[in-house]
Parts: sequence; C-alpha cells; structure tokens
Amino acid sequence: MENTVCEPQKRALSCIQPTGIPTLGNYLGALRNWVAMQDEFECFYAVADLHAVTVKQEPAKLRQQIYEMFALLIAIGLDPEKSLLFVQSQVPQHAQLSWLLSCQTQFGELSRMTQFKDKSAKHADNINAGLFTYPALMAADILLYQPDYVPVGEDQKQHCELTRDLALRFNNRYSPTFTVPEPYIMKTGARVRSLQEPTKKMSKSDENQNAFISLKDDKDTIIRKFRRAVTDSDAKVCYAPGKDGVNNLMEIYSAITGKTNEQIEAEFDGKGYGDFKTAVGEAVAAELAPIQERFATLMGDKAQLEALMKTGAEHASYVANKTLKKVMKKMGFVI
Ligand code: ATP
Ligand code: LTN
Repeated sequence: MENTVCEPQKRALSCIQPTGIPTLGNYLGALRNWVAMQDEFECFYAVADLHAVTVKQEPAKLRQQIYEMFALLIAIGLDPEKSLLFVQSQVPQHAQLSWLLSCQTQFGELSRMTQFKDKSAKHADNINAGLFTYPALMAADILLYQPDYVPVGEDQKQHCELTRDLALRFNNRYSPTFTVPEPYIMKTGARVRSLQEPTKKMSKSDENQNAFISLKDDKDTIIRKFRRAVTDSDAKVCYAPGKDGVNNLMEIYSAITGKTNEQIEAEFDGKGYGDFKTAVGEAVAAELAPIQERFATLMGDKAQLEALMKTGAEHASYVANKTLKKVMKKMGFVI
C-alpha cells in the first residue's frame, strides 16, 4: 500500500471593515482572492465592525452596513459551509486579546503605521485611542485563529508585519503560542488606484463618487465612471512609466479578463481610449452582475443572515477561546 502522509490543511484569515459598500479595489485586491482560497485552505473571514468605530459612525447606518457586508461576502461566492464567516464584535475574544497584545506593543511601533498617519490627518477632529491602537486589535483578529496566511491588499502589509513581530515577541517571551502568519498578496489587483487620481489607491470612503467603482454600481454607472477616468493625452493603450491612469485601467482589465499587457496592447492597437474604457467598463459590469443579483436576494432575508452570523460567531468563538485561554495562562492570569 502506498504510504501517503496527509499534510494538515493550511489556514487563512482576513477581515474587511463595514465602512460602506466595497469598491472594485477591495474586490480585486482582497475579496476575490478570499473566494479562490476557500477550496485550498481552511478559511476564516470576518466583518471587522470593531475597527469601523475608530472613525465616527452613525449607529443605524453602521448596523445596515454590517448586514450588507456580511451579505456581500456570501454574494461574491464565499460559502458558509466551506469558510467560517462571522462578525468580529460577536466574538468577544477579539477585544480581550487585543488588550493583552496592546500591552506588548510599543508606542513607537504604532506611531510608524501609515494608516494611522493617513487616518489621523483625514479625521483630525477625532484622533482617538482606538485609531492609534487599531493594529493591536488587528493582530488579535489574526492571531486568535492561528492562520498561516492573511490575504490582504498591499496597503495592509505594514499591519501584517507588526502582527508577525508581536507573535514572535510573545513566543520568545513566554513559549511558542502563536503561528507566525504571512501576508498573502496577489500580484494582479493588489493596488487598484483611484479613477480620478490614479496615484492614490481606490478607496470606498473617497468623497468623489467618480473615483471608485462600488460593487453596487449598475452597468451604466460603471461604464460612465470608466469613460470619465483620468488618463493622458497620449491616446495609446500601452503600459508604461508615468501613464498611471492607463496602467491602472490595464491592470483592472487584466485582473478581470486574465489577458496580459501585451494582449491588451494588441487588442486596442490603433484604437483610442474611448473604446478601451468602454471595454473595461463592460468587463467589470459583467463580472459584478451576478454578485449584485445574489446580494439583493440575501438582503431580502435578514433573519437568515442573522442565523448565519450566529452560527459563524459560535464556531469562531470556540476556536478563538482556545488561543485566548492559552495566552492568559502563559501571562499569569488565573483561569
Ligand atoms: P476605507 O476607504 O474605508 O479606509 P478601504 O477601502 O481601504 O477602506 P478596507 O476595509 O480597509 O477598505 O480593506 C479591505 C481589504 O481591501 C484590505 O485587504 C485592503 O488591503 C484591500 N484594499 C482596499 N483598497 C484596495 C485597493 N485600492 N486595491 C487593492 N486592495 C485594496
Ligand atoms: N485593517 C484592515 C481590516 C482588518 C483586517 C484584520 C485585515 C481588520 N482586521 C485582520 C486582515 C486581517 C483594513 O483596514 N483593511
């Protein structure tokens, strides 16, 4: 008989904040990869609502956005039977471990986080302690589940490195406790840029609606936004330094169609930006249409969403509690 050694399945974990309908950037940079990973890995995915309150939120709107984000995760193809889907605030171990980890995190480390610098500049009237200690909560989200990989977009790399440092620090100071996770960043779509300012990342909280494609935008809106996208006066579809707008559109088109830059250049050789932008818009609209249909059906049954949240939170809490208890015991608490 053949002697097969069964490798344990690797784990992946990621979260997304319910701060609005996700953009094409969130989808290509993170969410789409989450779906692709669910067959190969044991996956944990959460709606990071505790993170969302580091900036001001209107309660009724936040509640709606939590439902929407949870529904959207299922609509994009995450299967609650295959992946563990849950809402962060429904699993109290996140807040508990976050406190313990924040006592192992240095002020200097948190001061260097670019997301803190960006967000404190953007919300200068509300630079609260949570915004500053946010990476300790993110580290707790991750480390509780002992994942090997954290699929995120490029902008979260710095937070993932801090999480690794904290895991190593804890393991060295006490004894091996945490798996040291690696960020899992895809090459295509890792940094989708704003359609209006293509040097900046596409962000769902951008005030200019034309700067981003929301996963809820209809076909006409999508095509109109792409047609208005900032490009250059060169009128040649080619990937080159300095052509940020065109490069961004090519990256989006490539991420959706799987075509290489050479194939895209050949396809639009001799054609203007108008044809190219419409083609990108049509490809994106076709990708999003079935997601939008499933999303509408799911949002029509909140009781079903609540039941799925409850099951997810119970399972997550069971896994998270094992890690939390270990950590507390090692730190000297009476448990
Ligand atoms: P906000 O605009 O509210 O600060 P955000 O749009 O950056 O939020 P998050 O909820 O913070 O979205 O991010 C969810 C995931 O999407 C993260 O893994 C992040 O790296 C990824 N992501 C966000 N924006 C982009 C982008 N423009 N390109 C690629 N990935 C992105
Ligand atoms: N910080 C992330 C969201 C987030 C996250 C996490 C991502 C919160 N907890 C754990 C991966 C793993 C963001 O702002 N995009």
